Amino acid sequence: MKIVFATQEQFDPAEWIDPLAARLADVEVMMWRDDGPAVGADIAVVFNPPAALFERERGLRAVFNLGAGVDALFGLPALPAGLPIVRLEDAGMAAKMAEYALHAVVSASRRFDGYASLQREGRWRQLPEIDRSAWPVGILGMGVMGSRVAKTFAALDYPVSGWSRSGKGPDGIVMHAGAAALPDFLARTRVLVNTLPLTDETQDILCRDTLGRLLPDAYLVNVGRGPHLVEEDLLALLDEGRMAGATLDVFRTEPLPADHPFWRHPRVTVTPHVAAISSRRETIAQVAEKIRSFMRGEPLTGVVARDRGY
Ligand code: NDP
Ligand code: OXD
Repeated sequence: MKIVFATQEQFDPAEWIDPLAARLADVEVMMWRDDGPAVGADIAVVFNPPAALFERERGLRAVFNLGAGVDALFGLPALPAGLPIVRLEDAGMAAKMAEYALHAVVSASRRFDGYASLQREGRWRQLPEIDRSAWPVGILGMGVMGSRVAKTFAALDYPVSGWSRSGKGPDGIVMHAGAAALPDFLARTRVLVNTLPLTDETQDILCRDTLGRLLPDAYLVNVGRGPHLVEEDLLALLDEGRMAGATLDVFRTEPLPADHPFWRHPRVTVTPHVAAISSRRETIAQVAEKIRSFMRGEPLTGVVARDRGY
């Protein structure tokens, strides 16, 4: 059995190849080389792989993605139609995603931003206390990430609701299912946290029509993917005073171009796609376990449904 590890990112082979190989008996794990020949790989382990992978390695039986989102894979024209894709599930990301969203909201809801300004001015002044009922949080996508975000806010007594295709969500969270329920979900939300996967159906979902339905002084936290957001619409809603702020981790173009208005907008917080970076140790353990199950012909979790795109 041969595994090719293919990425266009800066991955230190010693940190990935050796630990993965150490967990898999009778398997040869090799690093993809742009200028190399086909190695006859059975399995590809990938993170943002080069397009040439699927052109050169014609005998692949499965691809294991070192991330939760698989949209980059679907963008590769040579990806074989029937090739099973297995994605990463949690691997340390969900807790970080919840922390990220919580930090974004609490900075405003507990007025920590305001206290930071007061400190810079050397002023001792108490700002009005939080009224949690004024901070209803709505979460788009209630899978591994969204569920953890929802449970974190709910544990702190924020009103929380969720939206997903099926309406499945954790116990105690008010759920809304499918496109028909979206307007009602938005109309009761002030803080919108997007944890959707990027698919044909979800692209551009954060636009003037949807964001404009949120409660007054709304906040957006986008940790899904950049193409979910119509950036000009958000800027217009912020500048019109219709929305109060946004915390954005993902962008249509990454890295975010130096002249992009988000960098300097007073009510936009930008981070460089770091909301939830997986733990390397947990990732390697999970992928190795999934590869072992695959080799034994056992059922796997995290298999992407090609027709849904996630
Ligand atoms: P999951 O597959 O576990 O969850 C996806 C959720 O989105 C499900 O609840 C699903 O509904 C819902 N969904 C998908 N399509 C639709 C639709 N058309 N309408 C309504 N609901 C929909 O994925 P994860 O939670 O693991 O990851 C989600 C995304 O988070 C990733 O795809 C990635 O883009 C992003 N991400 C970003 C990171 C970052 O650092 N910024 C890190 C990790 C992930 P249902 O349950 O009914 O199927
Ligand atoms: C992911 C990501 O999808 O890091 O895992 O964005």
